Amino acid sequence: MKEIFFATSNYDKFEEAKKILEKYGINLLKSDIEVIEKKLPTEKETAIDKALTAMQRLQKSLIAEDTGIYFEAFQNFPGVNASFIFKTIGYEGVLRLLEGKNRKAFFRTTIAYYEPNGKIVNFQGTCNGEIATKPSKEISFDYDTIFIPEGHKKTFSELTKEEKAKISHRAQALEKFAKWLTNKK
Ligand code: ITT
Repeated sequence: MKEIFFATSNYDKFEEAKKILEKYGINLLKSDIEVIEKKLPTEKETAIDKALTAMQRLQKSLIAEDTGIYFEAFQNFPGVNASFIFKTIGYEGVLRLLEGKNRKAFFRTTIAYYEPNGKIVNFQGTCNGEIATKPSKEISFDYDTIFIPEGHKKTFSELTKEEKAKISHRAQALEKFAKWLTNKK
């Protein structure tokens, strides 16, 4: 089984990614290297920067990822600052912000892959949906408690992990990466 490190501080991301990549015979290992995130304008630039920084210290095949969430009611918000906004106002604050506003939203993920002496490559995934008017009873990974993916009536928190893994931004980016890696060999 091919071993690849995931340079992330986020355990929810790691668990989701590990399950998805297992199907492709990839054993994902969590790297404990702390990568300080730079303020860059897009997920793509941020994910690439995280991978480059992690490689300098780890020197092993690795992925890094960055995810943004975008509310149609605002311009580029929270965008790449998804983590900061959630930590500061939580889903209660997000629900207050969106009261009476357009509730459409989407997640966007970039996965950057880098192997020693290789070229850095990246893959994108998006998931459209809307922000619920109240939090779901099931509370899980950050925005999942209030994000209803398109074509569904429940939030990501209320869907099973398998259901989320079929449609999520992260799953789409990881599937593209895994297929690319499989064909490369
Ligand atoms: P690393 O940079 O260490 O990987 P992070 O949590 O800081 O971890 P990001 O900068 O990419 O990651 O922040 C994205 C934030 O978006 C994350 O902290 C969550 O609040 C949110 N997020 C990302 N993916 C999500 C998902 O699938 N469901 C719910 N919220 C998600």
